[in-house]
Amino acid sequence: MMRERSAHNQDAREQAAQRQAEQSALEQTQHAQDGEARGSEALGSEAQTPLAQGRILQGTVVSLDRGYPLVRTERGEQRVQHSIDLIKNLPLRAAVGDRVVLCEEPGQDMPALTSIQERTSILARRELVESVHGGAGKIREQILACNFDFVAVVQSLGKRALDLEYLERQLVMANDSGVETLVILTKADLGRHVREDYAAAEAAAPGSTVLCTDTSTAKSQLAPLFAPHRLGVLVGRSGVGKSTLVNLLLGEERQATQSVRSRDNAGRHTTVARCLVELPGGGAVIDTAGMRAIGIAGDELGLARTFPEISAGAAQCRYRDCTHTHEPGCAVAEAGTISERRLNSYRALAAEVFD
Ligand SMILES: Nc1nc2c(ncn2[C@@H]2O[C@H](COP(=O)(O)OP(=O)(O)OP(=O)(O)O)[C@@H](O)[C@H]2O)c(=O)[nH]1
Ligand SMILES: [Mg+2]
Ligand SMILES: [Zn+2]
Repeated sequence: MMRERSAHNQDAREQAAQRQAEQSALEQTQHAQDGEARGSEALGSEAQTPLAQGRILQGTVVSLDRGYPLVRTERGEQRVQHSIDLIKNLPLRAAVGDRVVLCEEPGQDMPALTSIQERTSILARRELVESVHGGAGKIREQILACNFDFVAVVQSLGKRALDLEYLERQLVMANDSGVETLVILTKADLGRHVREDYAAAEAAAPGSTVLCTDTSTAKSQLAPLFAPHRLGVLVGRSGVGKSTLVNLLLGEERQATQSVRSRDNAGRHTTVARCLVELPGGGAVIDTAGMRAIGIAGDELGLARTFPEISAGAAQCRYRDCTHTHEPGCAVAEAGTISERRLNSYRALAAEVFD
């Protein structure tokens, strides 16, 4: 078991290194693009640039269809393929939210995606890819979305109390992206202990705004978040009401939502692919498929932002790499002010991040 775990960690480290390599490759592509842009400016004859001839287009990836990005450009949405050069030179594939450059070559049935702009934010999770030969699977990092301004973690209210540990797990993932995060509690109309749940969510999400909605209030509460050019991502378990929120913001039933009859059919995902949806107010939202399990990727940032009271106390611990479990001189454990539930939740998540 231990060996298996460290093999996974090795994989995860390789993935992290790869991500870094991708990012610097992205920066290089970006610089090359900047150079090109300056070059054409210097030429000063816009009519001669490929852009004006319609061979080069810029756009945003709105979804992925079996590896083919669907890109929104000024000409509408187009299915494109990664250019051979991009695939050859970089271990990089477009993700939803990516800003990309397309090139139309005569004789090609689809435009080629030739470069991806440097990402301003990334939402990623780790997933275990089962080995086809049996035995230990591989850990892979999956990029769910990029270039967003905030992430909303959605959980629904109901008969049962909130799953705070799952909320914190999702917040670690969301906070790791570095952007603003919020918690949306949906189905307030079905909640049996809305007040308590709200207070518990606030305590579990010290750095985030917590909103409590139902279908009658969601639009007016959420629309102000999606100001022009602001992009938000909705994440959360299947059935919590993410696509319902998107439809309310849109003012039309564009996203498929779980039908009343299939509501008892636990584990059925209504949304199957992530997609970016433009909203009437000028902002946009990325609707994602419910995730059964999320392995948290990334580094300490997500943990530190999700558990600020623990990271603040950690500075006083005797050992710099204190795990706050059994070490002597642990200021976090000795302080006695941090809730046992939070500390246990932190320990479980930290074991995954640091292992
Ligand atoms: N009572 C009540 N039901 C709601 C509310 N919001 C959503 N629902 C219902 O919850 C069910 C699930 O909603 P979806 O929007 O499909 O959930 P989802 O999060 O997009 O689910 P996946 O796409 O599977 O990840 C639907 O039947 C909605 O009608 C609400 O505020 N109150
Ligand atoms: Mg959905
Ligand atoms: Zn400690």
